[in-house]
Amino acid sequence: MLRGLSCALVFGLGLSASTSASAAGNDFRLNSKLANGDGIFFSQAGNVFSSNPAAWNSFVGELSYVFAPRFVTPAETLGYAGFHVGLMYSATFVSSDAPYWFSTENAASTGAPDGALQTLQLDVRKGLPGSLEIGLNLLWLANSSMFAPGLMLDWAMLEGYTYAPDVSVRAGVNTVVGMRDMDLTVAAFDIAVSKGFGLGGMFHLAPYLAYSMMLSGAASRVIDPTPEVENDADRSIVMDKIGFGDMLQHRLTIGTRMLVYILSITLQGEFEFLRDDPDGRKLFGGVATVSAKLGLDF
Ligand SMILES: [Ca+2]
Repeated sequence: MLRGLSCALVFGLGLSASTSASAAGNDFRLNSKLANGDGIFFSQAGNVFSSNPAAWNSFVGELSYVFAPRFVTPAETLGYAGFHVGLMYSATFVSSDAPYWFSTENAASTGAPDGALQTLQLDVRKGLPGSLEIGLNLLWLANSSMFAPGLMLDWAMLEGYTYAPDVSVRAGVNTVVGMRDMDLTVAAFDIAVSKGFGLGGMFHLAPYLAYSMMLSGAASRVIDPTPEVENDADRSIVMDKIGFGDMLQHRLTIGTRMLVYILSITLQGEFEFLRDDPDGRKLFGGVATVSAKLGLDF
C-alpha cells in the first residue's frame, strides 16, 4: 500500500511539474555563465573547454544537504503496530554568494540567487517488530522539477527505559530525479539520542539530538558549454564523477517532537558539521536546514 501511495504521489506531482513551465526558478544548468561571460562549472582557454572540479564539488556538497534523507523524529520508534504519515516543510540556507548558485534560472533572471531552498516532503513510516521502523518519503524542491523519492530504516537499539535515554540508528537514501544535467543520490547514516516526557497526561514532548554521516554520489550528463553554437560536440564536457565514498559530509541535528493524542508536530534544525575546508576542518559549515513537520501517529 505504501509503495502504491508513493508511486501515485510521484506520478501526480511529476505530472503537475511537467505541465508547468519547462524550467522553474530553482532548476539549474551546468553550462551557465556568470554576468561577465565566464563559465561557472567550466573554464575556457581559446577553443578548449575544461570542467571546474572545485565548483562542481562544492555545488554537489551543498545540494546534498538539500536532498539528504531527513529523519525528523526522536529515537523512539512507533511500536509494532504504529503508523505515521506526515508533511514537512524545510528551508536549506546555502552559500548563495558562491558562483555555483548563479547557475539557477532564478539567478539568471533576477541576477541574485535565492539564499534559501525550500522543500516539501511527504513521509510514511510503519513500525515493525523488534523496535524497527521502515519509511518511504518523497521530497520536492519547491519551484523546480526535481523530486527525490527516499527510503529509510530505523532501529531503536535502546528504548522505553525509565531513566535511560532512547538511542536509535537510522539509515536512509534519497535519489534525485528530474535534474536536467546530473544525477545525485545521498545516503545518510545517523545515530540519535532522545528522551520523552509526558506533560499533563495528553501532551508528550521528545527532544532529540542526532549526528549523521552523509555520502553523496553524483554524475553529470554531457554538458554543452556553447549552446549558441551547433555541431561542436568536440567541445562538450563531462564533470568528474563523484562515486559513493568520494564525498563524505557530516550533519548535526537538534529537534523536538510534540505529541498531542495522535497529532505530532516536529521542529528541527540541521547544521553542516565538521566541514572540511581547504584551510582546515571547521566545527560548523555554512549550510543549515530548518524543518517543521505536521504528522499523525497512529
Ligand atoms: Ca555547442
